[in-house]
Formats: sequence, structure tokens, C-alpha cells
Amino acid sequence: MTVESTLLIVKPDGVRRGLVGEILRRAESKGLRIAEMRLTTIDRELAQEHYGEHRDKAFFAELVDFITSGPVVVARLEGENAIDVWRTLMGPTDPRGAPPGTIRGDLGLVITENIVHGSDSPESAERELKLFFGS
Ligand SMILES: Nc1nc2c(ncn2[C@@H]2O[C@H](COP(=O)(O)OP(=O)(O)O)[C@@H](O)[C@H]2O)c(=O)[nH]1
Ligand SMILES: [Mg+2]
Repeated sequence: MTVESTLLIVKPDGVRRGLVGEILRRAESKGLRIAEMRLTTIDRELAQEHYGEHRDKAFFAELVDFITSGPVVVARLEGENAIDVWRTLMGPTDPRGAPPGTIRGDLGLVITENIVHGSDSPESAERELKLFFGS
């Protein structure tokens, strides 16, 4: 057993479109547990810190504008291999090619507005959970 914690974010497009319930349902139905959760708005400073690895990318400004554009839901998900399991449920970054059955494949169309975030490694999960939940 490798019980892990990971950061889930329902991005502003997901909240605007009323998809919070649908996304949490998929996580819970899989067996992942919501250990902490809140509705919040990410400010620019936190957005730049959270997405720091993308600071030099051409899409960084667009990404920061987008993720700060409205309320998000942030949650700590727990469960067996939660980091990879949640990434698998989300699907690949670009929703256009994401397989049906994944959140991005079923619900998304535009790359910036890809509905959800999930930590991509144990190191990212630890860093991101500290940013949003303090530990
Ligand atoms: N406009 C644009 N946005 C991107 C691109 N690549 C990634 N993004 C956005 O930046 C976020 C972070 O990128 P990344 O960490 O690579 O993908 P993720 O881990 O699957 O969310 C993605 O979820 C998208 O919202 C791109 O090529 N163009
Ligand atoms: Mg990422």
C-alpha cells in the first residue's frame, strides 16, 4: 500500500460551468477520499508560485490570468497511489486529444481551460499542498 495525498483544483472554468459536483463525484467514485476542501480565489502571487515551473513558457501570462479569473475549488485527495490515479482520471493536458472517459476528454475542448489540476509527482504534491493547505 502506498497511501498518497495530492492536490486537486477545479479551475475557474470548471466552477463557472457548474462541474464541481461532477468532478468530485469522479474522484470519490474511484475511491479517493476528500480529506480537506475549500472554495477560494487564487491571487496572482499564489498563481505565479504554484505554476513557477512554467514561468518562462509563452503561455505563462495567459495561464496566470486564467487561474485567477474566478473562484476555484481546492481539495486534498487521499488514497492508494492518489497522485497517479488522479492524473489518470484527469486525462492529458490538451483536452482535444484526451481520451473519452477522462475528465478533460469528456468535458474540455481548449488547452488553457482544461478544468482540473492534479499534482504530477510526490515532490509536486508536497510543495503544492503546503501552498494551499499549509502542510
Ligand atoms: N495556452 C496554453 N496553455 C497551456 C499549454 N500547456 C499547458 N497549458 C496550461 O498550463 C497548465 C499547466 O501545464 P502542465 O503542468 O504542463 O499541464 P498539467 O499538469 O496537465 O495541468 C495546463 O493545465 C494548461 O492549463 C500550452 O501549450 N498552451
Ligand atoms: Mg502540471
